[in-house]
Amino acid sequence: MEKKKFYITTPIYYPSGKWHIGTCYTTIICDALARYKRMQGYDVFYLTGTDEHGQKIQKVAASNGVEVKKYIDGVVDELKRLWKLLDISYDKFIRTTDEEHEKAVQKIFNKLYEKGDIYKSAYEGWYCTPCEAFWTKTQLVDGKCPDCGREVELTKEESYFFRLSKYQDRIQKLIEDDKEFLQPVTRQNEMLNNFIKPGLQDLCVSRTSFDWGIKVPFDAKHVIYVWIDALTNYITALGYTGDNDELFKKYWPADVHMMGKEIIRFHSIIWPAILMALDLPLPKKVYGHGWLMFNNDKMSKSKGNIVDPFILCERYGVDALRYYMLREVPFGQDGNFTNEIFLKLRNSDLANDLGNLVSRVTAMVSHYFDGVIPAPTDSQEVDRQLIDMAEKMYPTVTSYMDEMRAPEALETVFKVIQRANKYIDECTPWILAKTDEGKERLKTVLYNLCESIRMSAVILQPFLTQTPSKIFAKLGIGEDMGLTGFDSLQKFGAKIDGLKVDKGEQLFQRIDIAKELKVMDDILEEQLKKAKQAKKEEKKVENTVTIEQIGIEDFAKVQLKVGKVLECKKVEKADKLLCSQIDVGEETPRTIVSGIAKYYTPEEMVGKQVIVVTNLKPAKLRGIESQGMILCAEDENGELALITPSKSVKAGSEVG
Ligand code: ME8
Repeated sequence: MEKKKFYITTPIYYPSGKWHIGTCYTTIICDALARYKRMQGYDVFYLTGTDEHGQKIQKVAASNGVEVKKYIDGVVDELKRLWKLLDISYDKFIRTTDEEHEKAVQKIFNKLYEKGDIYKSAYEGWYCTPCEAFWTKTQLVDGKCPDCGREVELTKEESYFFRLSKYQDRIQKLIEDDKEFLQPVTRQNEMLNNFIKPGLQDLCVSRTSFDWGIKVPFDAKHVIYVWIDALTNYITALGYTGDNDELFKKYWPADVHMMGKEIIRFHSIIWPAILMALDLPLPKKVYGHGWLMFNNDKMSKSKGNIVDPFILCERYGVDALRYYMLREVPFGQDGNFTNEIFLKLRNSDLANDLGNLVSRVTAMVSHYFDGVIPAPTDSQEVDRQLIDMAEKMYPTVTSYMDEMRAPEALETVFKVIQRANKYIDECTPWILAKTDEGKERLKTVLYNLCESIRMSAVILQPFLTQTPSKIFAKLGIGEDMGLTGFDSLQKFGAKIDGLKVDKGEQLFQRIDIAKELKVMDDILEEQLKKAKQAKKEEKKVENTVTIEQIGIEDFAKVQLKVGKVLECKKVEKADKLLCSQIDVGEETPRTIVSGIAKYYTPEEMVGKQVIVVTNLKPAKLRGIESQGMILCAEDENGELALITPSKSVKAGSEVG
């Protein structure tokens, strides 16, 4: 019988080189799902890769003085090393600089152009180079990029556009009717209300302002810009439009596109529209997971708070990291990482619950039965409870994994492990061992324990990639015995009696948490120092490369006045924004919206004197008209401070 297929993808990664454990989240989740499905007998294709074009990467390579492809090659090697370290079992790693991909993207572009779904026009917008994003004026916050807060440039270019608006009704119907398509369900209303219902705009899909990209086949001064290049990787990787499209025929449509929540919009709106334009079937599921935060803050190299997966794996083992990711982050929601919880979880679940269980049981088999697993001799009520739990484990875990709920799946396995530990305390093997009759009963107890451990280890294989095989070795189970696959979980009672155990080393050494926390703090401090230094270097390059000098007449155009904050409140549904009423010496105070909510509370703002740009064109932010801009200073760590007069002056005083 032909195997059922399962095609799963991660997004393609930017070759930023700033890998942190948050970056690893998508690949680890997909890896666990891919491994689970493989063990269930599916024919799995797991795709990951890198998204290598665009102005940002071109600039980074230039500032490093390296030819861009060479620069990216180095970063991609490092990323592949990381995936290897984390045991990511991908079937293909696509690079958007692969020749087959580039050719296929050109063919796709041609197809869409010929169909009339791509047309030429002109684009004007505010461009943020670091984010590679265009913004409309009203989207800017204090005249800066709403995502990263950096300077934007007004850019007008001749561009090609994809007729996204044409697919508005079909996309809306897709999200409304196919409840399985976009997950978790909370994302459906978000997309419908924030993006689809307000009206889909045609999408700019080419650029002339830089050349690091795939050329528009019939207009070589344009490069194909980001989404048509990036999103199509999911089909070009399978050979779509290529000489050999066997994989495409076999695996498309994808079963799951997995990604972080910030790029769901592109995958649930733009991607299906491109596929509709190409007359191709749509992916079955687009899943947007939450972010992994560090100490409840977004991880960022410039903040120096990134947790280095290489260091974590080296010090504490790959399985400890995989376990944390899969167990601790509620799927679909944001999760938090702290060194302390990581170390505690490793000690409590992996070293204590699992590690101790295995070492206690193998030690007892060695001690009481010369290392040979005994056959059971009887069956009692207390055995039944453990056996029931062990037998229900696989169907329960499967139903969780069908919903991509790895934390609950792992919790189910660890409940069995904890129950087995309790079973030892209830059965008191050390007392049983004292009499002949007790020793007969002890055979059952130790058999049940070994079998519970085996069944748990079988299910743990997709999640932890190293520990299960160590457990099998300790129980004397070889790969060829038919005791490590999911089909061996139908019933409790596999033929493991007679196998010779090998106690060996502890699976996980317990960690002195206080000592390790200190080590990790030192590592973070070192990273922060490096991040500061790197930011300084970056600023130096920026200053020399992009900041042009202006004359006094340019400066004179800016009207700056002292203002006094009379009232201030948070802007609803905008984490970064505060809305202030500011007296700048005019008849009525001005309403000014600023992206400073992370640094100042409304209460702190009231009464403060600030410097206001008063002749800035009003701009609408979240529906509020902002009539000016407050001046702030930002250091290289992203810390922000208001500029205030050194002593109190009258509101409305000119600054200059
Ligand atoms: O977005 N927590 O690439 P990318 C959880 N090239 N997930 C995180 C994370 C965190 N702290 N930080 C990053 C891109 N990720 C585009 C995709 S697809 C056609 C183009 C996740 O390198 C992020 O959400 O910025 C995404 O799923 C993946 O890492 C790659 O992000």
